[in-house]
Amino acid sequence: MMGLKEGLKAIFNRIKNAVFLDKAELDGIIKELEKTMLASDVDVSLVMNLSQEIKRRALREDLKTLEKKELLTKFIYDEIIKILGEKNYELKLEKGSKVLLIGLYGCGKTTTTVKLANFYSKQGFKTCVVGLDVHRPAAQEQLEQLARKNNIKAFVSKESDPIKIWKNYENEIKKFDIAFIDSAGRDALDENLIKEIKNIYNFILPTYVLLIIPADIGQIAKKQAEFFSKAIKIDGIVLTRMDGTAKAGGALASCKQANAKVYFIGVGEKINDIERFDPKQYVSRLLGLGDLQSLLEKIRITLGEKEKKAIVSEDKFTLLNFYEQICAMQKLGSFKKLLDFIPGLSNMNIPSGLIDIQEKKLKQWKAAIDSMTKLERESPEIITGSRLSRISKGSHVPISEIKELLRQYKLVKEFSTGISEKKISKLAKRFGLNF
Ligand SMILES: Nc1nc2c(ncn2[C@@H]2O[C@H](COP(=O)(O)OP(=O)(O)OP(=O)(O)O)[C@@H](O)[C@H]2O)c(=O)[nH]1
Ligand SMILES: [Mg+2]
Repeated sequence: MMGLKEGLKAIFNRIKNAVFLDKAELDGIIKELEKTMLASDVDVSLVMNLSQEIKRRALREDLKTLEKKELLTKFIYDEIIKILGEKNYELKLEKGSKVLLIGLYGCGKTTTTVKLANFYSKQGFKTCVVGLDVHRPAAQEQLEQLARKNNIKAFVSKESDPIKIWKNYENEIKKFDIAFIDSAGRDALDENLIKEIKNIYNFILPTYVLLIIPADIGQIAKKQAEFFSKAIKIDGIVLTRMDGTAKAGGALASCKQANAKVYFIGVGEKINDIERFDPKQYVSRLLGLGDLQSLLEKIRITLGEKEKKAIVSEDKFTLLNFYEQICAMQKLGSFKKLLDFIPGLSNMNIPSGLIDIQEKKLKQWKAAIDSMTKLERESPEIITGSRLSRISKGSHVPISEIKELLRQYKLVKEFSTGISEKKISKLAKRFGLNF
């Protein structure tokens, strides 16, 4: 199934390669755009509006082809943003804030609770999570484990009354800046669920209530948002599973139609796979224009200072830099995903070996690097013959593996000498200007 991203990429290639941008070609391009948006489950009337609007703006005869191309790109970008949500909303959290997460079964409440606690803890808040899902067996353990794995304090209990759980922990929770509260789901929006959420709401009085919706339900998101809003005051939405669905466009568009604010999107199963939703950034990334700001924010929240240096260093690129860079990249999620953020690199073919280097390999590489002399680390080219066997003996790492390390190092060095902030912004400017 073709997602929004692939579809739009094809359209932009077509625009780029068009020799003339006459009415027939324009019609063809717009047809393709309609098809792509519909395939992403965007509401038909929205799609029709979009194409009419683009036609109206683009059918200007007084322009040269090149100008037309740039303008058409801009119009498509503008109109898609209008559909997917123009504004970018931010939770205003401070000491004492409480965020309640609600939603149907399996929508990603528990995962998102911990992701958000982790996100805001990286921003300097002291965060905790509270488990109020008293229905699903093992719900409390799941939350506790996930939180523990990421060094976040979890308040969980075997108690069967969510209000009691809250009461028991209330004084302890107050010691934290922000509490993220997991709640129980249901199959459908039934009365019991609403009653329970209302009880919790009235007792806790959360600063924000976030409705969690999986993006793979596409435009049904609107109905879900409206149903929930009728029963309880919803402050905003987190759309999860934006990574694995072709319906992300429809889900976003329908939240916009329902006037629901999308604060965050979930883009994978890992703890750092969550992003603030900013339509402009999101769409420019969709369109392959990269997204400098998100990248930098992601680097900032995911990495400590030392690792950040490794990733943005413009110094001589040594084996140690390489090793640190790989470790840092792994924290950020897969290399390829990261490249999506970098203007101009997202369409590039990356040597597949660079992606997902396993932990065991990394350990061996580290041991090999530790066995090298300073000179060897800084100028790995000199590592051949007797040096190779010495390092292998010293580190108990097979020669073949050391060679592999050197090969990968060379690849990355050639590919880019570190992904430097300067380099990224240079690229961004280039692409930004085109825009
Ligand atoms: N790919 C992907 N998977 C996600 C995302 N968010 C959550 N998941 C997965 O969705 C599944 C359900 O997530 P949970 O957090 O347990 O959902 P829940 O709403 O707490 O489920 P219940 O407590 O049973 O109602 C898990 O396997 C998660 O890893 C996301 O953004 N992307
Ligand atoms: Mg859960």
